[in-house]
Amino acid sequence: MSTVQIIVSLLGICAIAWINWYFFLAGSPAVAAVAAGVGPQRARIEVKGGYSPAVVRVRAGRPVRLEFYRDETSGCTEEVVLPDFGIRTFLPPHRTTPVEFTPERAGSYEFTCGMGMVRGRVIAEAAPGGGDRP
Ligand SMILES: [Cu+2]
Repeated sequence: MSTVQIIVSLLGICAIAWINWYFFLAGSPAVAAVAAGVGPQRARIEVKGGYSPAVVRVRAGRPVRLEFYRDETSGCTEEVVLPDFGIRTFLPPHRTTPVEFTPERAGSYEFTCGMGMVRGRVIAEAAPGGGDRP
């Protein structure tokens, strides 16, 4: 297969995975709030045609640990990319792969599959009573 053919088939696999996820899984809880405690803020994300939860809320300025459990072998989701943190990680199937980073500022940080089609987000919120607040 040529490179173009490979890319087109990967996009197809991504599209199919995304459609399945959108219609069959999107009803499950989409947003997870991470409890503030000591140590990194941890969230487990199931990877199966999409990310569940697809939105994770955290506190800015503290380390975040996303534990991706990839429950499929579809090529679509074999990589997870967090462009804002320069992270691109391979997710072996049926395993948990931790990804750690610290969102220094409040904001919305995207994570996607290697092709950028399946998407999720980390929403970092400013800590209450922190720094610049009255
Ligand atoms: Cu994909």
